[in-house]
Amino acid sequence: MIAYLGKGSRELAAKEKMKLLFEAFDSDGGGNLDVEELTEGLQTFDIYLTKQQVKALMPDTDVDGDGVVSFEEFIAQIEEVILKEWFENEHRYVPA
Ligand SMILES: [Ca+2]
Ligand SMILES: [Ca+2]
Repeated sequence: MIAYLGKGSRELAAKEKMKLLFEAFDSDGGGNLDVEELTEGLQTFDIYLTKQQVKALMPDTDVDGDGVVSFEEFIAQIEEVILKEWFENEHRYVPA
């Protein structure tokens, strides 16, 4: 996945998309995602977790432990759980 993202202009496009995605999650525009925003954001990907379940995942995602997910933390986690499938789908429909 890292190697995939590292390919030239595609890397830029990917970062740009992740930024947009992050901003879509960040409904209060504060630059961090709290449990509530994550829970609602994941639902747009048809991933239905309860707040308790999201909270249980936070230690994995919230690397610096401040209780919210920064853009960097978001990128690291989203690569694993969502983005892979997202890009695979995109590739299927829009061949490079
Ligand atoms: Ca927020
Ligand atoms: Ca954090």
